[in-house]
Formats: sequence, C-alpha cells, structure tokens
Amino acid sequence: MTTISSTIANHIKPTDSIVILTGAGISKESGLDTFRCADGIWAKVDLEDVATPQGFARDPNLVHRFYNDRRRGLADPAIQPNAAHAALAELERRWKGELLLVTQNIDDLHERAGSKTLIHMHGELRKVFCVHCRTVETWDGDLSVHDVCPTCARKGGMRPDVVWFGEMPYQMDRIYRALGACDLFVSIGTSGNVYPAAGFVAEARGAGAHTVELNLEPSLGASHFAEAVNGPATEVVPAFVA
Ligand code: BJW
Repeated sequence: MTTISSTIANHIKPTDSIVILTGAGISKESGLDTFRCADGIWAKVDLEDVATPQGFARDPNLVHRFYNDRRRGLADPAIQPNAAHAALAELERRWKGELLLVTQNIDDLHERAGSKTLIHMHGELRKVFCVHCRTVETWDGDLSVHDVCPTCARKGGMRPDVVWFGEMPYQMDRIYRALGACDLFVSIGTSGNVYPAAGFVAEARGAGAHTVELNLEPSLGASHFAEAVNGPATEVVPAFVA
C-alpha cells in the first residue's frame, strides 16, 4: 500500500515540498456530483451552454439558474466535508515542508475541513464578479441579470466567479512555480480530461517529483504516475495520509 510513510521511506524527505491536485471525485462522497461519471453533471446539461463565455452571452438566465441551483445545493446542511477532505487538512497541519493544495473544485469543502494553503484554480461557487469593474464579491444567494454591482453600481454584469472553457485558470504562475519545485505530486479524484490541470503530472515529473494518483479508477493520465491507488477517496486518502 502506498502511504505518505512509505513515500518518505522511499522517495522524499519529511521537509520536502508537496503539491496536491484535487477534482470532483473527492467531493462525490459528500454528495456533490462529478462531471464525467455516468450520472455526472455533463450527462444532464450541455457544457457549451453553461460552462463557456459564449453560452453565458447567449443565455445568461440559463447559466445563472445552473449555478444558483449548485450554490443552493452546496448550502444544504447535508453537504459536509468528508474523511478525504479532513485527511488532507490533517496532512497540511503536520507536514514540516511546504504543502500546496490546488483544487479544480468550486465547492468550499477543503476550507471547511481546515485546509489553509489552497488555490481554487477554477474559481469558487460562493463568489461572483462584475465584468465591468472586476470586483469579486462573496455571494450566498441567487444571482440574476438584474443584480447591480455593489462596487460600481452597474447592472447586468455580475457573473459567477468560475473558470469556463477558454478562460485562463487562476494563479497559474504560482501553481507552475510550486510544480517546478515540488518533490511529491499527488492527484486525487480527477479524470485528467481538462487542461491545464491534466498536464500538472507531466510538469511535476519533469521537475523530478515522485507522482501518485489516488482515484476511483485509473484516470486518462494514469500512465504518467509512478504509483496509483484506486478506490473511493474516503478510503484511499485517509489510508495514504495515515
Ligand atoms: C472518484 C470518486 C470517489 C468519482 N473517490 N474518485 C491543452 C492545453 C491547455 C488547454 C487545453 C488543451 N486542450 C484543450 C484545452 C482547453 C480546455 C480543455 O482542457 N479542454 C478539454 C475538454 C480538452 N481547457 C480550458 O479551456 C481551460 N483554460 C485554459 O486552458 O486556458 C489557457 C491556458 C493554457 C495553458 C496554461 C494555462 C492556461 C479552462 C478549463 C475550465 C474548466 N471548467 C470546469 C467548469 C467550471 C467550474 C464548475 O462549473 O464547476 O471545471 S469544467 C469541469 O471539469 C470543472 C472541473 O474542475 C473540471 C475537471 O473535472 P474533474 O474534477 O476531473 O471531474 P471529472 O468528473 O471529470 O472526474 C472525476 C473523477 O473522479 C473521475 O476520474 C472519477 O473516476 C473519480 N471519482 N467518484 C475518488 N468517490
């Protein structure tokens, strides 16, 4: 079994740098849908309609409804961080070297579990921004085309603070710097379909890092990883961290 202890014994030092990438699979057992599983989000809606700037320009009401529903879903008291989120927060607390958690997820389950050094590279469901003045606001209710920007007072420019296809993911400079300097790269619950995140394993490996995949099944990029453990995140992540 691949664990952080066996990785320290064989590949890294306890003060080395770790980058962890997470995707929708880590939040699945908290009750949030993945995108590309058989019952996933892209089986129910067309991603061109709801996750592209062109879709938003065509029908902003449809896009607002899609994200309003997901924002309400995330606020449901039944949706809580699971044992995998908790294990990563625990690893960060006790790790003596640098540890950067990069999530593609727009939910807030990592921060609710206690993770601190965290980048939401695809944005955050509980935030919106104004296309006119670029101010980002925390937004817990529904959003509509009628909303007025609290900062510049213009109407119709508020949109979810999420990264759609064709848009630049957030904090890429910081992420690539960390990948170039890391000793261990761990990918959890992501299918490896979406770039640039799908290319992080090659980047880390090129920089000499040991690479581990923890996923329900082998991802598209599985052959790039030095080691893999397949199984549900709530089992394989706590076991890896223990
Ligand atoms: C479990 C489990 C359990 C289930 N336990 N596991 C080549 C290079 C660069 C870019 C491109 C390129 N080729 C094409 C592109 C463009 C495009 C792209 O990647 N297209 C592909 C479809 C080919 N990328 C972009 O447009 C990105 N921007 C960009 O590239 O800018 C230019 C740039 C270039 C170079 C450097 C820097 C910048 C933007 C991508 C934006 C993605 N946005 C979305 C939606 C918005 C947020 C939202 O609404 O939530 O983000 S799409 C969607 O996919 C979402 C996710 O974050 C993302 C990834 O999905 P994820 O997390 O992998 O989920 P799934 O469902 O695919 O997989 C779940 C996995 O979990 C599965 O493997 C399951 O088996 C597993 N699992 N249950 C453990 N219990």
